[in-house]
Amino acid sequence: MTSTFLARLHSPERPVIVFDGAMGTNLQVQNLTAADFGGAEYEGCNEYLVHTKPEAVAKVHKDFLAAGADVIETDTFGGTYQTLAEYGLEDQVYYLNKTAAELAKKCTAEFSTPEKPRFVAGSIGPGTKLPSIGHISYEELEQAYTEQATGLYDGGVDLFLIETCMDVLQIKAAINGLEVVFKNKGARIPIMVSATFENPQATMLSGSDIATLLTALQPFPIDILGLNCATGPDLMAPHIKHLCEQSPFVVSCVPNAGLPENIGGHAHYKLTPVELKLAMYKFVEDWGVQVIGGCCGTRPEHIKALAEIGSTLQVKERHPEFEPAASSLMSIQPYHQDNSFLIIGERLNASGSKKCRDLLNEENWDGLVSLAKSQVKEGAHILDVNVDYVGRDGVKDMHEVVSRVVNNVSLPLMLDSTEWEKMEAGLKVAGGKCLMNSTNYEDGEERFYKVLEIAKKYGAGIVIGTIDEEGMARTAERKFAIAQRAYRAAVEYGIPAYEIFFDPLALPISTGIEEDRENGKATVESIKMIRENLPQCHVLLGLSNISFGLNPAARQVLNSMFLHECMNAGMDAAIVSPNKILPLAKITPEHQEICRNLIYDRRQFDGDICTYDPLGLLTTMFEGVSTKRDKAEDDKLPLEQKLTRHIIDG
Ligand code: THG
Repeated sequence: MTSTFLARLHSPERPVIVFDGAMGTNLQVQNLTAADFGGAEYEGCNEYLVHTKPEAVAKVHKDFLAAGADVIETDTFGGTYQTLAEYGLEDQVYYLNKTAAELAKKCTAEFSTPEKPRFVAGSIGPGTKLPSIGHISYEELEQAYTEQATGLYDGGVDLFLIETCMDVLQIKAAINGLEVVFKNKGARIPIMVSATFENPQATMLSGSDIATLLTALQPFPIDILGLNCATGPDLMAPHIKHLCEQSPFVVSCVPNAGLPENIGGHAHYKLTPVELKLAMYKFVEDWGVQVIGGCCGTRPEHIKALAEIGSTLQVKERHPEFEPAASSLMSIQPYHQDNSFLIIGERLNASGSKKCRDLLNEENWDGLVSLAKSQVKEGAHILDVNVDYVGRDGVKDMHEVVSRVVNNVSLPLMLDSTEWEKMEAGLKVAGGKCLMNSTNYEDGEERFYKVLEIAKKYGAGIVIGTIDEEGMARTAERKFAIAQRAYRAAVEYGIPAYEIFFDPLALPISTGIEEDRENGKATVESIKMIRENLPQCHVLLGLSNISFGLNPAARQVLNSMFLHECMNAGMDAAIVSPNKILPLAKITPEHQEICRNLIYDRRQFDGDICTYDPLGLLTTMFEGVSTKRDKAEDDKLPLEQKLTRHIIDG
């Protein structure tokens, strides 16, 4: 079913679409009594008026339609279970939402003409509980939105409006609540999302800036994304400009009639209709905003002024340039790093770090947050989070760790587990845009797709390891073949290639076992093949694996050299300890040479006898060398090792 609203929105003449003004403000001026609300206990519950005094709500709708609004919003802003429960009306969610939608549809039917069709947006407010600070669980919210939206859908709304959003995670719960309705009904209607930026912080209440909002929502199937409430248009301008420059969605702007001023205990809004119109004129004509309207304090006169723009203005054509990125709750981290690689800190990993394991076992959550924070200073761009620990409840641990980290650390997270349930537990508390580490074909296609499904549901990027039903790929050809298979499958499934990080597996070259000798070379070769043949995707490695078992000083040098070789081959992301990576200039040419010979397995043989083994050489050279300088100990060392130590310490 194609929606006529979408057809109008995307019609070639790109019409300005004008939404209505404030419901609350225009109910207030009607001086409603307690009786109008159905009794003192319901006074203030505007949503109940569609039952107790529908003509009051219809008057607001009709006044805005008469003023020229193309779209009116249902009187259902507080129409979820949790909000209605404050008035004991929690068992009326479906009825009130359906009734409100039917009432609004009746009003638009009176005003609609073929030249100027009118539409109803099903209003879904934020409620009073934010999931990012733990007021309410993701599941509870998603369910509440599904219930509300089912009523609105059955009442016949033309689109859903998730509005006045204060928390990115709440928006994801609402969108996924709507997706459940679409699935149940077998048909979609458009989704508009409208966020609210606080003044003077210029962020959402969850601390998210505009780039974060866009990055976190970009993966979702929404149609319109914009701002409403909190301020007048002036303070929205920088955020609106950002959306116009980068958002792939139609941009909306629905401001208050200025910043509210407190006069005698009441909010007063001073922006005049002409002032509102002038501000919006600029947004539409210069920046390309296509959907406009009014929030708190806007009256039919304001909407009349906006409708004048609607019939005369040309919406500027936009050419948005979106940059693929991950995000925390607060800020974004572009996947592409100029002259560097995406640095994913490895230390918050219970299976890779003893310190992390001990903190987890003590349930020292503050200590784990500190471990996360310490990696910010070290230069990490993203944090890998792994709580896999035999005998513990990993779903609970992931919930505990991630819910704390998201409010204390400004870096995006990579949720690392072999079990999707644990990764999903993290996604349910992480409002930003995460990466999932990882999926592969080890347990067949079902498990591979299960992780893609979750990535899509929560809007996450994804790491795909080159492992299949036959096991870990060891040769470059097999690594590439699995990546190619996964690339086709994931892209066809609807994951954009730029959200995929292939991990061709950095396996140890440090064991001396014959079959491990080729691991480095195979990985470097496979990186080149992936880079050349699979456009837009990323290549990532868990770098430290390469050197398992070697002494820490040797590991630092080998890891750094391997990083260098892999970057030259096209790798653009790696899980590392950022403070342990040495720049090439700090590694002697001799050590560089030995490491390269080890990575590419350039041993020399005389018959069966190995006459040159870079692994043995590296091991002896770094014997007794520590990564921390100890002056007294230093002086006792032979010259060769002193030099080595000097190099490592810089
Ligand atoms: N690919 C992907 N994800 C991964 C890996 C990978 N996640 C886990 C791992 N490999 C990357 N993370 C680490 C973390 C720590 C170490 C290595 C890889 C490490 N730890 C020290 C050791 O084992 O000697 C111990 C450090 C300590 O105890 O503090 O080397 O390949 N997609």
